[in-house]
Amino acid sequence: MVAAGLMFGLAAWGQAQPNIILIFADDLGYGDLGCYGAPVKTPAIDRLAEQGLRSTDCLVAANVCGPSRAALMTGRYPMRCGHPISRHPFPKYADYGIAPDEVTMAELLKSAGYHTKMVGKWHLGFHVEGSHPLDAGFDEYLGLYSNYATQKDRVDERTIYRNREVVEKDVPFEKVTKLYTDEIVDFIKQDHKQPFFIYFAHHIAHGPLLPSKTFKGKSGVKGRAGTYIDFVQELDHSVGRVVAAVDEAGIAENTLVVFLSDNGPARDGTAKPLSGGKYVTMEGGHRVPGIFRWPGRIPGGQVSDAMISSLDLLPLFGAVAGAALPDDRTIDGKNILPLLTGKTQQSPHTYFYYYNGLNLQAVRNERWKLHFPRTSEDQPYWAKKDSGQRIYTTLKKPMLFDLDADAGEKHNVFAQHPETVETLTREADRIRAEIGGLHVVGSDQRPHGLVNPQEKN
Ligand SMILES: [Ca+2]
Repeated sequence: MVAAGLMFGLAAWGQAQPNIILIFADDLGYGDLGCYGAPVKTPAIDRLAEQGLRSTDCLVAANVCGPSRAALMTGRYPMRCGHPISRHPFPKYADYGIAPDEVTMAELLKSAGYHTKMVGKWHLGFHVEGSHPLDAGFDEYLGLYSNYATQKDRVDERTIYRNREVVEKDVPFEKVTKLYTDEIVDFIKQDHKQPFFIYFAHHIAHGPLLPSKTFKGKSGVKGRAGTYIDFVQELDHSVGRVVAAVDEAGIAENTLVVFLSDNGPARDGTAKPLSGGKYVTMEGGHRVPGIFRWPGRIPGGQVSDAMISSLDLLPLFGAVAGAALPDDRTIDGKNILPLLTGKTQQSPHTYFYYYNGLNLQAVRNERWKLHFPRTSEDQPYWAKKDSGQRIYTTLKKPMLFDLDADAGEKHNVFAQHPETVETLTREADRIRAEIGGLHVVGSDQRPHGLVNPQEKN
């Protein structure tokens, strides 16, 4: 399935292949961490940022869980890899999972000699034939495969699986983050003959907000806002334990640690100073915390404002592992190693595309972002109506924002920059013809196979 270069032992740049740990938070907003301006500190993640590179312009390819994860795994926009819609436990999605013919980062790394381990939320069709983590290149899996469901009749979403087997049913959420972290810390402590790749997909800070007893009330902030902060503190503590395990094992200089979130904040988190959040194509929906630590390779104390993306992680991991990318398909991500190591400050991307479901809603370059008109019918089911952080779900006229001066997308400068508007409009037409749109089948688009894809049922 994978056409990757086989260079066991040594990466392309002549050193041992590093371990890779990818920590993926859920619905954590751009402004939810101390190092991104939150008033409550997140000491472990803040330290990780100090020791490496913190990105202020790290974009995910979708503003909701499923398509963001499909893009992360494949380095391809959700429209291109055939997974533009988030799945639900309804019959409609029975055959909808990550396509077996996609090449995931786990498959790429496995082909280069890595042991690949996943812990946590998969959300890409666990029960769909060919879409289980073990079918997508992971040697091992442990976790709740989707969101934690509190509804009585949805026990399967409170069930811990190891590989394909049930470990424990109806597990209280209280236990989950500690169970995951223990599993990973124990794994890191083992004597490893192979380089490893760990994908740790947290449920925090996705609802329900259920911090465990150790963390409940720890922030000292009252009410639901305090519960959310407690929850984020539990995530931070878990990150601290994983990083400490790496340091104590003496493998820090041979381990790349990446931390990011899958999309912007839902009702409780914040994307400040950005606008919008989960479900929408404002920066708050797509721009997330992005942190990279690799002592000796990535200089510490860096803050980068170059536009990067979760799409870039597959090419990055391929580069550090010495695994050639598949050459039979388009990979949207770019190798950002030169940016992380300080060799360049330039983004490898000219454009970034903001799809909401099947609807292309905005295109940007480093500086300018153009939003296109849209109706509520154009929207996927998660964004039909304005409410909370769902803003501009309808738009009568296009809007242009200067993100350098106005990352909060408050001041429409459409009328002042007709040439920029023309360039970005042309680029939108080009990408729509290539990877599709609401009423357009693209020339390089894997079919998603859903009837009425923008509707939930
Ligand atoms: Ca999410």
